[in-house]
Amino acid sequence: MHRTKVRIVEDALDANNTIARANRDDFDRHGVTVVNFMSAPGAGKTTLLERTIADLDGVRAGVLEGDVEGSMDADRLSALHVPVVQLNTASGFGGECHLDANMVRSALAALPLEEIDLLVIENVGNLVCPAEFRVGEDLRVMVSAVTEGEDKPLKYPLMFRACDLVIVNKIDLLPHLDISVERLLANVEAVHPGVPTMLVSARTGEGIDAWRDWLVNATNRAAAPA
Ligand SMILES: Nc1nc2c(ncn2[C@@H]2O[C@H](COP(=O)(O)OP(=O)(O)OP(=O)(O)O)[C@@H](O)[C@H]2O)c(=O)[nH]1
Ligand SMILES: [Mg+2]
Repeated sequence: MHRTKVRIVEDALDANNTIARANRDDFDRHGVTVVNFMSAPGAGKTTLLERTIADLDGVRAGVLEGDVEGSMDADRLSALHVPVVQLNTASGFGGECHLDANMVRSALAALPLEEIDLLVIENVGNLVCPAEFRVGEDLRVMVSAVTEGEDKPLKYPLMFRACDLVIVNKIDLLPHLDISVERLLANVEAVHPGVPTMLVSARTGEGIDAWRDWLVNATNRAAAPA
């Protein structure tokens, strides 16, 4: 019984990876770098995009917004006049707590891939499931807000391990918290040795230039001839 369950999960992940590869082929054909942007609900993903996405040093960016319901985040980003497509998992996808490759594939026709160099996929806010489903991305970034506590890397290691960059956000709130950033960073290092980290505040703008540079460099590196 237990073995059957494991088998089904493995089959589902295999199927997801096959569709993720097809997405990746489409992104590659259009020369689009894709970042899968993940975090717990409310860590600051949309705010970090609001701060950067319309001002990327010539890199033309678009956003695929994943939410269970609603278009609040997509509306916020549309105000910046970048192409934004909303994907609701409650509409035909069972209200899933993550995006998968098939959902992203269903949105491809609505995305102006020929007009952008970078696509940021803001995943559904969740610290567990999004890390298990590749969607055809080149890179994965997660945000960990200091308000979540310093133990999260130890409790949700898969998410921290799956990422190419960990952004520690809301550092403006540190004076009001008893969290130790040093311990948080040590816990990140313990579960994912060597992963780059960035300390930022989407509220004050501290560290935002480094985040913007990371997005620009990631796009340009992917576009450079091998
Ligand atoms: N103090 C402070 N608040 C922040 C910062 N970044 C985001 N916030 C606030 O945190 C709340 C959630 O931010 P969002 O950007 O919507 O977070 P999100 O990760 O996109 O949320 P979901 O898409 O719902 O998962 C908002 O009220 C933001 O204004 C920050 O650096 N400092
Ligand atoms: Mg958001």
